[in-house]
Amino acid sequence: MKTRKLAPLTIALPLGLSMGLFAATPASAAETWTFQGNLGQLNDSGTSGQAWVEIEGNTADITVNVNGAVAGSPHAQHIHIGGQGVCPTMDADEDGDGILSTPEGQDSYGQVKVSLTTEGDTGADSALAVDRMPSGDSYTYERTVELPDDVVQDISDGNASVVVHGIDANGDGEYSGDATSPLNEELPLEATAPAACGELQLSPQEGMDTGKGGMADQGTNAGLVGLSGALAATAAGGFVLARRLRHNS
Ligand SMILES: [Cu+2]
Repeated sequence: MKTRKLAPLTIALPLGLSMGLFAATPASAAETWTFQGNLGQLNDSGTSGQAWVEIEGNTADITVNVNGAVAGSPHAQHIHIGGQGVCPTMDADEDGDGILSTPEGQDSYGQVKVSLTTEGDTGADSALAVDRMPSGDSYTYERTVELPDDVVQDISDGNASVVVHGIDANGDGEYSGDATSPLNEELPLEATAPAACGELQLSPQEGMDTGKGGMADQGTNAGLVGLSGALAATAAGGFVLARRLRHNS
């Protein structure tokens, strides 16, 4: 039997990839880079979903699939940037009231940089524009928006998370309760508390269904666990597999 020696390069490349040495910079060439996040529940909301952000230059095609959200109520949703670039755990409930508020999560996911509204402005000023946010227990949000350079860079650097807000902690089917939102005292705390969060990460294009119709990966982390392996395995091919032209068929 023959044993094959691995060339050092074959080992170095996957290592470099997994250590993030090959940073993605979609801002330059007219290529599309897809970032994906699996939205996991916060505040025991039962809300989950997936988000895709396809960036070409400064243009982003954004898709957010949400399930298990509070029915009949609007859901503020944003791209948060900064903090530690991660989704919080319930340990971040600093005041110990049992509900992780949006500010309590900011050390983890940072501030609102893009408001995922259905129409009009998408800046931070529209963070609580609930009349322009999607609503319902299950929805698919799709919109093409222009992102500022710094936001494109932060998403590329892995500092961005998609956060969906609005919970029903007391189980009465609506946003209610005596506790008021730290963001707007005219709103109940339930209306603005985060329901689900997903960290955006560069997605490989081969072998992953980003067709938005496929829900096979929903609610699992299998896709992301497979991602690092797939990246390492394809390292010798560089980022060819992580790039694709939009809508290539
Ligand atoms: Cu938010």
